[in-house]
Amino acid sequence: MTSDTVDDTYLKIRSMEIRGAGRIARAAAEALKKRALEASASTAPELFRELASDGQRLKEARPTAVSLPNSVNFVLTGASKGLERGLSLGEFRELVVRLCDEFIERSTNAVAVIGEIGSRRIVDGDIVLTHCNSEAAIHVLLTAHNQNKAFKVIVTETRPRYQGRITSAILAKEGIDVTLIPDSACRLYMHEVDKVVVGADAIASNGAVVNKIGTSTIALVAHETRTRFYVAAETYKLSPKTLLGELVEIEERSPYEVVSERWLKKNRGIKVRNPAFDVTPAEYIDLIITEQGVFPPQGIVFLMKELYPEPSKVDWR
Ligand code: RI2
Repeated sequence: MTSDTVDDTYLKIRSMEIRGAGRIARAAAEALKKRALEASASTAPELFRELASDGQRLKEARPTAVSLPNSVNFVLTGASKGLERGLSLGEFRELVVRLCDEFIERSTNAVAVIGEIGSRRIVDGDIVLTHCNSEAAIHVLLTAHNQNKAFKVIVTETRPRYQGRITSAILAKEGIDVTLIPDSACRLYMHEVDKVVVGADAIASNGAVVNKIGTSTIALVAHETRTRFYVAAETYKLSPKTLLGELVEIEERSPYEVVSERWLKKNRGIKVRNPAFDVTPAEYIDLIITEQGVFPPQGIVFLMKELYPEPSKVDWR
């Protein structure tokens, strides 16, 4: 885990040196903890103001993964309650450190529990397809592998940043039979696939899942062949603002992740788009696997209402 400053963490999340919805959330909590320990503020309210401004900056590092604002909000909401209780600077600092540690611990445990719950869906002989590089989805596969289940995995490359290579290397290192395919080959292979398992960056109240670009195409193809489509996601990937009808912003990244600057200069007049995520509607998803159990996507709204009884009070910006 990083012990970077808020600025370093902001830059690393933005450049995707730190990436993955769960990892960026934990990195933000880690950066807030470091700030709380090292800040020179002389009163608790002063420290809170510094943390609130740092939290705001961290939230702006990437716009789609709701895990990032949810992590910052978890710490700041707890901290503001401490402030209301009139804690001394020392007590307030300790509280913030505890909250950051608590988020990181909960997040790590959630991934492990999802691995356990999700692994029950994998059986001997399965061919499982996964996309991008999701810690939660990988934990499902690694846990099933540790239970000695014999299955194969197909991993899509996940252009333009090729996170599929990271996933296939992790799985192969553990001795899982892995095949890496181009994203565009997913329909050709889907008839062989028994289950798709992917992660999520954000989940909307209507059960739609925002995940790495290409996920919705895979879901569409899986739907065609009646292949089960599972999403493995911690509950801090649920987007409270969608309970109020707000949309999840889709990050658009640099065109130079798709083509080189040189190529684009030589081929002027071409527009290059690079959306990082897409939206898979609920009807293409069979199950959302969380650390609180499994939910059909249409039922996720009930869990969201339980976790966010007053969504209008959540500061998601
Ligand atoms: P975990 C990643 O986003 C991928 O879209 C992945 O499916 C999702 O976050 C969830 O990842 P990016 O940071 O939290 O690569 O399950 O853009 O690791």
